Amino acid sequence: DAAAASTLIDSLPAGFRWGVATSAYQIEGAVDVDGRTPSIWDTFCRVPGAIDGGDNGDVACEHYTRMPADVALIKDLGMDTYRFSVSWSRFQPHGSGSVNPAGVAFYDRLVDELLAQGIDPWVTLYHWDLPQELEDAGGWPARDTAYRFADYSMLVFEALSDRVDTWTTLNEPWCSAMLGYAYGVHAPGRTEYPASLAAVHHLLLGHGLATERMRKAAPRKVDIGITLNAATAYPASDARHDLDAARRADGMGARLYLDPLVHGRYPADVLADLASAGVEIPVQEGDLATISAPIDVLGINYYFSQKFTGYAEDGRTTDDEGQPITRTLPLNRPRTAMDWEIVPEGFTDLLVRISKDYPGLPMVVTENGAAFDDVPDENGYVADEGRTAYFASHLAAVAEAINQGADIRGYLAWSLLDNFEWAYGYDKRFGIVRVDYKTQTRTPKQSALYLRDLAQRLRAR
Ligand code: PNW
Repeated sequence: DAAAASTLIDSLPAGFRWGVATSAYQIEGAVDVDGRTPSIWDTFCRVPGAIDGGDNGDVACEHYTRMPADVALIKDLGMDTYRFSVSWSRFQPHGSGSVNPAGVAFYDRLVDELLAQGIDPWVTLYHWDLPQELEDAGGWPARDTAYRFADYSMLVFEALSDRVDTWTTLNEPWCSAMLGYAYGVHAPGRTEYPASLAAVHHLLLGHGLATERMRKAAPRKVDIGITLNAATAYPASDARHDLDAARRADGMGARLYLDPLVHGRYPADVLADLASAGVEIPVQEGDLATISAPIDVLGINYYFSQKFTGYAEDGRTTDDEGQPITRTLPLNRPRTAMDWEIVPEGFTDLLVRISKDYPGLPMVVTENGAAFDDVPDENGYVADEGRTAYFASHLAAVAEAINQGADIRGYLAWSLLDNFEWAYGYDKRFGIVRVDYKTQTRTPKQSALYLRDLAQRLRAR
């Protein structure tokens, strides 16, 4: 209601950013036109059984051709910031060497269109779509990929930094490394545990190399950062093995990234856990200084939190390989269509914790949102009460974190459009705008109108 909305808006700091996010492979389509080459996601989508419904990003939201109308939509929704990603395969089709002029031209037009509408463009350089050629050469477990990423980043920076102020190197390196190389549920679908830790390191190294080079080349003050997905890992009890399970989950999910980025060292407890599993991170001299190159903004993507126990159902604390049990238990909360529990206070706890353990680092929520089973009326309108309530409770959680001292500079909803939800295909809808995939008609949902109302209040104060 109006009272809650104005209380929320009043608690946000001056200059608070308000916007929406997307990523290239999830919306663009046009995968084989104008010189784009396949990325690991084009390949992975062809693996039988990899994606629900056999879906792929070939057409997606046809954003590549509908871009001007989509930008007008962002404007209509009152957003001041739009976070999008650049398709590496479109921009630099071979993953090294020269750029693709048609690819550069697309992102040129997108940035110009956004600026013409008064929307601040926020570029993510890598949202999971590695050129297939680089995967064939070893992918992220290969050190060379970090250097290819820095070269590519510089090409994008040279093309767009005259107009783009805010840059994110990587989106959620945990997902790239773990879902892609350890669990095999994301592209490239590999299940190689030691290689996945090499991928973590080379992703972070690529981030650091790109950050250093962009900083040096910056024509004026720009903000450079990285976006991590994170959560609060609650222990199921104060029992030793429950506390240790939560520590391990937080170590592998958050501190493995935050500590090298901010403090220039991997967390000792996580290194010890990895060593006892026979895994080593391939760190070379100087890498950690590069990885900890100063950043201006930390992007946080938040969806859910979990509770952890170190006990198996039969009470054992180690598995057959002698490795400690790390098992999630339900928090007994309502769930989204992803089966993710809705835990807004986990968001507050996360943001406050990061601001205490990594002080001096401004944060922006670069993604937050939820999938629900939308039911459109005959006009395509979705009264998405559940998603609207999710945004309201999570925005209140952000306001509470600010109230507790966290330095949070903005909030970007995931996502502008229903889109290709990776391994779940088009079945899972995160959009604040409905996409009818038969006609490509866009219809703002109730949640979009809610966020637009808040945008107007924010601008009016
Ligand atoms: C993020 N997890 O992915 C991505 O940045 C988006 O591209 C994606 O559409 C969105 O969240 C919704 O899934 C995640 O397993 C994927 O914890 C998986 C997890 C978290 C984030």
